[in-house]
Amino acid sequence: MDALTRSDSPTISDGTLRNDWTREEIASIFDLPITELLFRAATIHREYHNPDEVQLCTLLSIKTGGCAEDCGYCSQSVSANSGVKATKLMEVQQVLQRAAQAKDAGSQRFCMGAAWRNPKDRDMDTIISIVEGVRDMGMETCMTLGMLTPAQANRLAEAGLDYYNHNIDTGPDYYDRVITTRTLDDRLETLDHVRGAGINVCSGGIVGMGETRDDRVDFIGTLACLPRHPESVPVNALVPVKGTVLGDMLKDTPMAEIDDIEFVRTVAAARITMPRSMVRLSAGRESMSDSTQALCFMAGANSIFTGDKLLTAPNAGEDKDAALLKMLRMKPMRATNRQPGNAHL
Ligand code: SAM
Ligand code: DTB
Ligand code: SF4
Repeated sequence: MDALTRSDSPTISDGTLRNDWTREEIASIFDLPITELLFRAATIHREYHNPDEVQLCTLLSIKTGGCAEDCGYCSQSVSANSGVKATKLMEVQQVLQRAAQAKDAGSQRFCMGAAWRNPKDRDMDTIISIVEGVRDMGMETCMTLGMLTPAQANRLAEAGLDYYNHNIDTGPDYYDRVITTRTLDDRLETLDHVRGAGINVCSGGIVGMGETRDDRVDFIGTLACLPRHPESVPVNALVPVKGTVLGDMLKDTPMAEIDDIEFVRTVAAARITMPRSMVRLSAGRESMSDSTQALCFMAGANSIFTGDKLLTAPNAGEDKDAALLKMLRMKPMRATNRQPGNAHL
């Protein structure tokens, strides 16, 4: 008998981490009265984290556009007609300068993204120097470069990379509607390589792409049932970009858009099922009200991207974020959240 059928109420933390969540359990978490859902998520949040703190992260696109994958949400795919110009991989010094600026602006974590299906071996020396340089500044490092071989993951681990981001993006049933050039299994394989190398796993996805509630349940369930929970779970709200399949679809079918409360429910489900993970309120904050963001923090989100740009899309900006945190009396996280890889479970 599974945890849900044992009792009428969905799970509540008993201090252990579980990876045997059933679809029914997660569906009932999503479906709780909002007061109960937020209470449960907030209770679990404070058991594992300081609920007053938010980790501030900065994103930098170190190689933009021209990506061979066809992710339907992404401005950087060659299949999109978004007007994003393709660039070469940035020089090490340029990246380190941007990391230093981010640190001065109060960011604790520097996340670097490259629009690649996978990194080429000839790019790895530059990537490694970047990881070492940012790490030497005392910032937490995260990279997202597409699929990795075990050897590439090992090199990144040796350079001291803290986290590797590789999102599963959505639930298995909706996956093919979003991306056709790679499978969910391809994604999971890279996550295995990252895990095997001892790098902390960062994996999440996007909501508001026209998927159903069931797809969102399966998206959270896929992550929460991994043998080890990702240490970091970014939850993005689709930023609809003109010229992308999903951005245009949403403009034509506003019905597909989800309401803010459904987004909050997704954050809460991530927090309840993956108590120890950082849950990152990621893309899409620019169009979210202060109150929705406050609800996300109540629901257990404990990290945001600051600065006026994500990778290619606009973001709230430091001044707005500082004002938001001040209004909410929330504090930027000070101690880095460097967890030794594979420390989980
Ligand atoms: N190429 C790498 C990859 O896909 O793993 C790294 C870069 S990619 C831009 C990182 C993540 O950003 C994607 O997996 C996706 O979840 C998110 N993302 C991209 N475009 C987005 C958009 N328009 N709205 C919300 N999230 C987006
Ligand atoms: C993630 O899940 N969200 C961030 C980070 N991981 C790399 C990226 C969001 C990108 C938003 C769209 C853009 O800027 O192009
Ligand atoms: Fe390429 Fe990543 Fe964009 Fe997909 S999300 S098109 S893999 S840059």
